[in-house]
Amino acid sequence: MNTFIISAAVVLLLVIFFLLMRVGSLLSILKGSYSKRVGSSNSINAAMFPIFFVVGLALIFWYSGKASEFYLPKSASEHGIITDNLFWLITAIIMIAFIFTNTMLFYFPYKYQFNENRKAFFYPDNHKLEIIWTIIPAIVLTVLVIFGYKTWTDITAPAPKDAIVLEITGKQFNWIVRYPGKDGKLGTYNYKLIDATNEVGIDFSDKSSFDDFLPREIHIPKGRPVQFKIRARDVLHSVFLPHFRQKMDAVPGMPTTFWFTPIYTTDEMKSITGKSDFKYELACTEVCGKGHFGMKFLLVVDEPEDFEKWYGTQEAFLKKNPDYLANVPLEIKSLAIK
Ligand SMILES: [Cu+2]
Repeated sequence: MNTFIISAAVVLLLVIFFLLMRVGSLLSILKGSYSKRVGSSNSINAAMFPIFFVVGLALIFWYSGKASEFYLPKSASEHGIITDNLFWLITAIIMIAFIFTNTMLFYFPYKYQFNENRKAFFYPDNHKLEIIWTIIPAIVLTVLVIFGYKTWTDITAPAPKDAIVLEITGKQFNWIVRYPGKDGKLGTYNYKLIDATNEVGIDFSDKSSFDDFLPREIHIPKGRPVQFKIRARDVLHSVFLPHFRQKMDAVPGMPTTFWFTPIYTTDEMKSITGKSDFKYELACTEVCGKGHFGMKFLLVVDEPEDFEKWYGTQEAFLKKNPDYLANVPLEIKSLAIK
């Protein structure tokens, strides 16, 4: 409602302003001064440029501040801090360039507004200026590219040996997460084995699969590297963990991966954000079909001892679905954990 009244007021003011200008030019016709080459609108239009710029810029800063409550809280992963630093550095450089060039853009029409006593100055080019505005951005961009490349290689470096590895499969329309059991090794998979229950095609002829489990929530311990092995069953999906500043596409037929180290538990994040119902979430950022909106998976960062407790209570897929051993060769079957 308030917004409506303010918008209506702005429109009305503009209409009044336009009518006043119109009356002004009609008056000048009556007074016979219309033959002059410059009307009163020349200086008004010129003055509007810097006014628009200053007011617009003030609104941008005001709104950015006001909307800050919707910004993501500080990064919950070590990698995210590096990404954030790079993001804010680039934002600062862009802001400086934006304010500098736009100050010129809006000030010059005011300064060089039409003046009957001034003749336009022919100024076709200036090599020195062109060299300056080519070299400075080239240096800045090179520094940013190098910094960005370093950040990228840091983030995508191979996961440490002690990382917890889990598999995330995207499908229309949900995520399926698989953990290795006590052996710490994910079993192999084969898309030909996919059916309504074995949704990710776990291959039970590999004994590492016997203790794999598929939980309804992701749990990871604070302070330990976690590696996600990502794949997709049908179309492109994208694993997005905004609070950890992580995003990686899930591509059919092309496994991808990323790893990170969480630094705040879910409970710690509750007090950081001041929201008692705070939850980390895994979302899909690839518009993958009509059920895309529903691809939300909860993620909990536990204290290491709580994680161990949770991990210990998870039941292997095979234990719930023992039938899957039926087609497995006898010598492997005999290895199955009861
Ligand atoms: Cu998706």
